[in-house]
Amino acid sequence: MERILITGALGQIGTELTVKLREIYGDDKVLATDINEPAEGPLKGKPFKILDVRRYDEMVETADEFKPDTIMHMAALLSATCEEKPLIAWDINMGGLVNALETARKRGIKFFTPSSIGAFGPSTPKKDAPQTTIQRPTSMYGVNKVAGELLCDYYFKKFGVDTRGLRFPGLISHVKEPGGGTTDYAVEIYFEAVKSGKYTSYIGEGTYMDMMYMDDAIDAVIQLMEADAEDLIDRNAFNVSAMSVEPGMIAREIEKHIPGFELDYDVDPVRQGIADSWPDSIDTSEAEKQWGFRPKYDLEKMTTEMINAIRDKA
Ligand code: AKB
Repeated sequence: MERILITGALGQIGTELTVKLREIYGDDKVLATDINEPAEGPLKGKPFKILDVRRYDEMVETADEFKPDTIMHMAALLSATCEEKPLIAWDINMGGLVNALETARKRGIKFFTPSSIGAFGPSTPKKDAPQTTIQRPTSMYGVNKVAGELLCDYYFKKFGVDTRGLRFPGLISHVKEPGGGTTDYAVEIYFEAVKSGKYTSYIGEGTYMDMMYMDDAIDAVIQLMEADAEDLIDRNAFNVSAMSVEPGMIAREIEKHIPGFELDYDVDPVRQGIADSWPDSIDTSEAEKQWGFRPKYDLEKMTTEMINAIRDKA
């Protein structure tokens, strides 16, 4: 990768991905784009362009001006928002993706976009969901993600676009809070723990979902994009995860840093329904074998990092 165009750069992943790519490749080699300008934060004052991914002509124009060799298409609505606004979700998630893929095809650009554990559904094996398995999701987000995985494979097989993707679990970060996801509780719990010593979870006790620390997620994107194409049997998209956890497990880890931390529950039926339709855990062995995926953070190490970083900001 030498010149990278990022869509959805102000989102939870996009923000940290842009910062890390700029550290490696240089500020002017990474163009951040989003639908709004950065009002604050690490992307303010650096190369940036407003781009609505639903506007194909503007996307091609941006690619023609910047001449990227890689597009990282991060712009998307997350699972809970997709359930609230299914048609807008289709428009942004699928319309934006096909525009980005067409731009990559027309200009010969390498392509990354994230998929999600949301691409699985109730008929997927609940434990250690394999790389290749049943994918019949019941949420709009899941429908978008499965269709997106297939579309990226189609662009690779039919047009030779070098498309690659990861099925992300919930991503935990202290830099930018997520919005509209089902796994967001696992970020909020840390911020609330430091602020008030208690948290009310909208996800019920004993509901397991996969999670990963953002640093590991960003490293995985870069590692996959730099992997030798000949080593990749799968492309869109690889299972990646670092832990399978439920709210009580995170609370017990937090308590080691914040004695007396209190967790209670007020379950949101929409987000709980989405969580129940996803696997409890996924199998990451193909990512390990094909391009060396190896996360560094387990729950204990991630919790220490999160609490220390949030305390430093307070
Ligand atoms: C969400 O909860 O919607 C996302 C995801 C797992 O894709 N964090």
